[in-house]
Amino acid sequence: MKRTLLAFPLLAALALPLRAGDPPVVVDVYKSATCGCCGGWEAHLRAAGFTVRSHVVDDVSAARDKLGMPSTYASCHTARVGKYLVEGHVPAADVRRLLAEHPKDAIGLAAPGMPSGSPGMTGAPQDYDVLLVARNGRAQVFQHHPAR
Ligand SMILES: [Cu+2]
Repeated sequence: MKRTLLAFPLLAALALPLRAGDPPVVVDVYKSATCGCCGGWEAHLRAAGFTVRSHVVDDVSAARDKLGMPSTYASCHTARVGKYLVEGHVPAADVRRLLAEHPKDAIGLAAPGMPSGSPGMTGAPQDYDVLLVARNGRAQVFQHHPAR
């Protein structure tokens, strides 16, 4: 009995915000036609329970500008989830945490460049940071991902 009481809130917390019965969280991804690692990231999100809508664009930079992610943080693809933007190979768990915490005055998350071994990227894992990008264009570390 005691065990059950302890386990239940933990399970509930782990399941948020993608509980069964919730509408699926839609991620709109903007990428070029030739971007293989972008497809790898989309597959990573789908495996984590997100609904991915893929948009092939001629000019990813133009799409990024239009959405409002500063080019300083650019990666190979840019995405929108709810009111936030997600740039590059950001792990699904970080996107989920962003949605759970819903920080104010934030544009969203960015994993600048293309870190080797990040979700959708092949190669030996390297250290990288996922940044929380504020509306004023500044960023702080949202989650550090050490090479494993
Ligand atoms: Cu990439």
